[in-house]
Amino acid sequence: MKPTQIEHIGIAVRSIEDALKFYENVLGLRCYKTETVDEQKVKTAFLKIGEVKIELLEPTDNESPVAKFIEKRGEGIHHIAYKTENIENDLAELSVKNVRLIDENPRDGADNMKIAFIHPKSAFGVLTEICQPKTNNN
Ligand code: CMX
Repeated sequence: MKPTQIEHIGIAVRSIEDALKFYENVLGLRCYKTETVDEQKVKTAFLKIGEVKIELLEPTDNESPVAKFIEKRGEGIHHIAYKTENIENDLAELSVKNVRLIDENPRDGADNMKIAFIHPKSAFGVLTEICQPKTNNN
């Protein structure tokens, strides 16, 4: 694998509306997009600092992985996402290295990305995402 940068940091919050009061009014960042990912049962809000995004994640359903995370561990850092240039190759390489994958194949994520998650038990306690921007062709 050759990740090129940290693409975003995912932060689990109970309410995006409340969290944005901190991120925008206190930290001075700007939310440029909100998007609901039905498959993941989350609403997301994106802010950018330099090349790195902050992704706020609010559960839309009690069965959402983010709802379970907040229930168990409280609000806070949920995952770190690494940008990569060939997610299919990376997943094949991770499988060969016996890394525990949550997603064997890339799927659609928020903000026009193909994404896949590595299980936190295989990544020293950090839910780890790899992601690749979609082109117009895929
Ligand atoms: N970071 C670190 N550890 C985590 C974690 C997280 N985000 N989520 C769960 N864990 C830990 C739990 O604390 C638990 O550890 P212990 O066994 O030591 O108690 C272990 O992983 C298993 O957790 P669980 O509560 O039993 O939950 P599940 O196994 O049902 O699910 C996970 C955990 C990571 C597989 C699941 O949350 C998942 O598939 N996540 C990927 C999808 C996702 O998070 N989507 C939301 C964001 C989508 C987006 O950005 O678009």
